[in-house]
Amino acid sequence: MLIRRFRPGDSAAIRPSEITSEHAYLNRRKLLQAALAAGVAGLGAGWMSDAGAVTDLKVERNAKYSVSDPPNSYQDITSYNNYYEFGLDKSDPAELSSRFKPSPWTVTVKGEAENTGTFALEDLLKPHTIEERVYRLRCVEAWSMVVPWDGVPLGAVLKQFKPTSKAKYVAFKTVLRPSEMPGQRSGSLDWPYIEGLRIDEAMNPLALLAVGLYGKTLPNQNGAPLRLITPWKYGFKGIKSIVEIRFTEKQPPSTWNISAPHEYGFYANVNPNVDHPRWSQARERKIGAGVFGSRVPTLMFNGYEQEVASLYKGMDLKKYY
Ligand SMILES: Nc1nc2c(c(=O)[nH]1)N[C@H]1C(S)=C(S)[C@@H](COP(=O)(O)O)O[C@H]1N2
Ligand SMILES: [Mo]
Repeated sequence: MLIRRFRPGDSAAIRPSEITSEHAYLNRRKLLQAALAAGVAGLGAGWMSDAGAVTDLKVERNAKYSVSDPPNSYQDITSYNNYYEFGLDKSDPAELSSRFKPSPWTVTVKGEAENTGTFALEDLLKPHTIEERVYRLRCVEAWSMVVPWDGVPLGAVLKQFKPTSKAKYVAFKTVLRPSEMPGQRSGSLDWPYIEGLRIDEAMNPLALLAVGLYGKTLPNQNGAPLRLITPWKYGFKGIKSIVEIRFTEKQPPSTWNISAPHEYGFYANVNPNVDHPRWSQARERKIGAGVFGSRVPTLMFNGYEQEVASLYKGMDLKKYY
């Protein structure tokens, strides 16, 4: 359906069950697993199989970069997803990503940097503490969640590659694996998914390379094993399953901007004053707040104005949307 390819995300109805706690969710999974082990068929194996592959992480909560809003449940965060490589519906990524293999994983670093090459993910992470940061996530479709992400500051990882003075931007690429990603066998977007940041945005302490959530490695539907989080920008900037990082002198292209340039700009900062051409961005619906949702005003830069406003001083944010 044509109209759907122009929405980074989409507006499928919320499920009425969005208040299940992580604990209840995991217990339910255990019961289902036990039932399956006992040979009981037809209990939704697809729904539960990939999140079952997660393992515990050693994390340290970073209170300085955490909001006090109560986080969404593990179930909300892992069952209401946008990941077009696995389909367009919110439930598709959880249901259709179980065959995806996030390990072993390497990241190839290219372009304007001294230390380029292909690196094992573990080696990139080794020098860092994995921080847990509770961030707001605001989708351009006007819904939001609060997520305890686990990851390392993007800037600290980028510095390992020693970017040169020509590195004005950094570009990211998602893995291309049509055999494991059914959405990539369709033309819903140009594959692989690509994104980019200006280098000073990438170095901002809020930018996080996430490897987990709720103290566990990322489930496939959330972008295992490595994805970007820029909480002051719309969710679509948070590219998943990253395999390539490239430092560039010129502004790199990005998937949603290629798909619909008048609707999705390079910056994609959360801005209640700049409406999407087809809907308002002034308010957002909080996922998990019940069937009718709770609509609250959207904040400039998703509430992270103090941390990031200086990056855009002097820029006309209606032009650079
Ligand atoms: N590779 C890739 N990354 C992606 C997307 C996608 O379709 N493909 N969707 C984006 C959108 S629109 C959103 S809102 C967030 C959702 O992240 P979540 O599913 O972990 O909440 O992922 C972003 N990253
Ligand atoms: Mo989104």
